[in-house]
Amino acid sequence: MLEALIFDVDGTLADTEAAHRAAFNEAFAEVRLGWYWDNAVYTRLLSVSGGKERIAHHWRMVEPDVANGTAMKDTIDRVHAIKTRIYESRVSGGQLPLRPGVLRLMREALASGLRLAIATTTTPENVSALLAPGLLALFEKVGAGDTVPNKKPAPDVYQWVLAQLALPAAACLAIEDSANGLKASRAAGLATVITRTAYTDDHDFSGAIAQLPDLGLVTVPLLRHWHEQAYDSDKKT
Ligand code: XBP
Ligand code: MG
Repeated sequence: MLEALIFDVDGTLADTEAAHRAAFNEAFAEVRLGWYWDNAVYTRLLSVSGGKERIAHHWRMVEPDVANGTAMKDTIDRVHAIKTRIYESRVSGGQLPLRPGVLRLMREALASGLRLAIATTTTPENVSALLAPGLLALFEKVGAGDTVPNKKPAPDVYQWVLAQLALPAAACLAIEDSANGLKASRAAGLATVITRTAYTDDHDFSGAIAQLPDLGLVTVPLLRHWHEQAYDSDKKT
């Protein structure tokens, strides 16, 4: 039986990646790194989950001879902290709305006795900046950023949330927006609903129980139906 919904954040609760991209570029300008990630570059870089990991990946691509020592790691940590500060200022206080259907579905889920949780790659500070305190409080557990050693597409953050909820994957549904997110949730054994974004429209979502433009038409009875279908078919395999 379905007992909990586990939401991804970036691209799922809200369409945040444009704000992330702008914050990265402002941070690069502030430290005079001379980098600028346009939409096409950033869309490709989103295949690397985690802002710090994304910066390191780009750095190795553009300056492969740069030593990967502590100097690079310290600079990345410093740049990412600046980026996070800038991102928080861009999304705090409700500046960025939730995606269509998200708040209604959250309220409907809670009213029907489902539990809510978050499993995200972004930092806990970014989650707190994006969601007003009253909204954040609706999520029983928040798995975010460096809470786990391996970011998506590794299943770690979903496994952490399941342990915190003390629920098996079969009692939950994940809601995601990206191929990395789907890989992570599926590796944790979770049936997964996908809501695409402009950044993830061309991703391979094989293995999702549904692929949607957004949650605008999704109801709790429909999620229960999809969950039952997925769980019954898993039991048969
Ligand atoms: C998406 C990510 C994050 C954001 C940037 O997270 O991969 O890295 O792009 O945020 P989600 P940080 O799992 O919510 O889709 O710079 O804080 O990593
Ligand atoms: Mg996402």
